[in-house]
Amino acid sequence: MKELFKINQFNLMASDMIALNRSLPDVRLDGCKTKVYPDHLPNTSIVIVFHNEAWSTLLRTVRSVINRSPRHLVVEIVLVDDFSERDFLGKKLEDYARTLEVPVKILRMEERSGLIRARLRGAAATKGQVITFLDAHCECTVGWLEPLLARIKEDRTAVVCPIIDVISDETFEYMAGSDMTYGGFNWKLNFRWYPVPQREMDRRKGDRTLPVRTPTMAGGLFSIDKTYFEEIGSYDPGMDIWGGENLEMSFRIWQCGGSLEIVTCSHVGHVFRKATPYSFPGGTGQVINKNNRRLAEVWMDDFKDFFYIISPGVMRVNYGDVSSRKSLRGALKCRPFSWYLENIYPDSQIPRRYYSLGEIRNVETNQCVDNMGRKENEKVGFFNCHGMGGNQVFSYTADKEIRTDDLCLDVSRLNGPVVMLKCHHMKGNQMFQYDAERLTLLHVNSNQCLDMPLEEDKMVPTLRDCNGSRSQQWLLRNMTLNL
Ligand code: UD2
Ligand code: MN
Repeated sequence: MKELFKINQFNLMASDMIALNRSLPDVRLDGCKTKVYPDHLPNTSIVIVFHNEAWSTLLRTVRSVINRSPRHLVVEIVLVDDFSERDFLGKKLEDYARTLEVPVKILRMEERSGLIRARLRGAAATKGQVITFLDAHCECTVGWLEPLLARIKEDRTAVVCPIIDVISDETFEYMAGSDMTYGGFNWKLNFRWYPVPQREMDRRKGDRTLPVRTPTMAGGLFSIDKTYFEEIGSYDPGMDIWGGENLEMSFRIWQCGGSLEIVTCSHVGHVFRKATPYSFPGGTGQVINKNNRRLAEVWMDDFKDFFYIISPGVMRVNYGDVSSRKSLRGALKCRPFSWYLENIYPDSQIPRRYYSLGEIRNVETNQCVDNMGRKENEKVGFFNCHGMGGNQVFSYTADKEIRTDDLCLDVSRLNGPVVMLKCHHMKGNQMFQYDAERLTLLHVNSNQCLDMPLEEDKMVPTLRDCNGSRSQQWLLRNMTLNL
């Protein structure tokens, strides 16, 4: 079992022992089970790209589509082989595909191209009105397709994702995903799930069966009207192998007038892995940073600084030519990133307005506040200023919070230490008032100053009564007073 695990980074032995057409629980909300959808839904082609996928997971994906979709809604399944090296994905796959009751097209990339260009190839070959993309290790559950297509029928500019359920990489147990999380991203441009904010619950008047407007998507599983996919600029063909395309598409859809939604009545399972099983020609970091730079340069305007200041190393990565993507943005008259932050993602980790971004240096010790790679609920530390971004990047925001990515400096008692907690946007213990003349950071709730007290042998940023000493003076990088 352990040996087989290494091949695909999931328990291949378990997967191979499970039937390709296994039953799954119906994990939908009750309100979803009784919904009635229009008779004439647009039909869809299913596009699945893969590189060295295992037989059982790939074919279980295909079988689950066939078994759990109304036959007339699935025009075809397009499999795009991204230059796999495994024998069984050759003729054996073609022979098996011919036995299936839905037309299956198999396309082969001539060289390792990455999932983005493989999907472009697959999409170009589709005949359906809608394109539905799936990863090659998914399982569709009962009723997954109708709500996706019904939403596109209502609005062809809605790009829709199912709830992504979790298929355990260890046991292949099927576990329902939550309808209370949606997609976001952090300063390093990693996709992350965050709780659906109250404002979005209110907009849906508390009806959890209605689609959630999500700032970003995970990337692997979604349906999009085919002509809209083309109109809105499909994918950036300059992106390699893996990563970044999901945020690129998310920003593009929102900024250029579409919408991105999680249709909570649709559930599709996916095997989430802890490591990637395949190679990244050119190096993992190089590839992902190149893709991320392309999306940052085209879509994020000045807010790309958050990405560049936290990971200054990426500036050395060549991202190629993005001029055609920039002209696309111009031709579609897309809105600025600030509009996206204000209207689509106000609870973003990137503040729309901020006073400073970069290190926070103590005048007395000449050292910098440093999150020391610690996690939520732990104390913030300090360290020699290294100018390398990372753990020493903080932003002093217009809301007067000091945040590093999704964590805010927070003090809950007099003379207390400074800990890092999830930003709550409620001011309170997370509000600091910077005095640009005295250089002090006043914690408003306690009326004390942020200090680096020297009397203790272990120094940690701490609150003390304000006393005008140099250890209470702080220099904020890239400080601007007028927002
Ligand atoms: C997530 C997405 C994935 C993609 C990725 C960011 C989900 C469930 N998955 O990562 O679809 O958006 O984020 O890029 O949202 N593949 C190729 N050629 C390659 C590399 C991968 O064809 O060079 C295939 C791979 O076999 C799989 C699909 O692309 O079918 C996605 O790859 P993954 O499963 O490794 O990505 P995942 O789920 O970690
Ligand atoms: Mn995947």
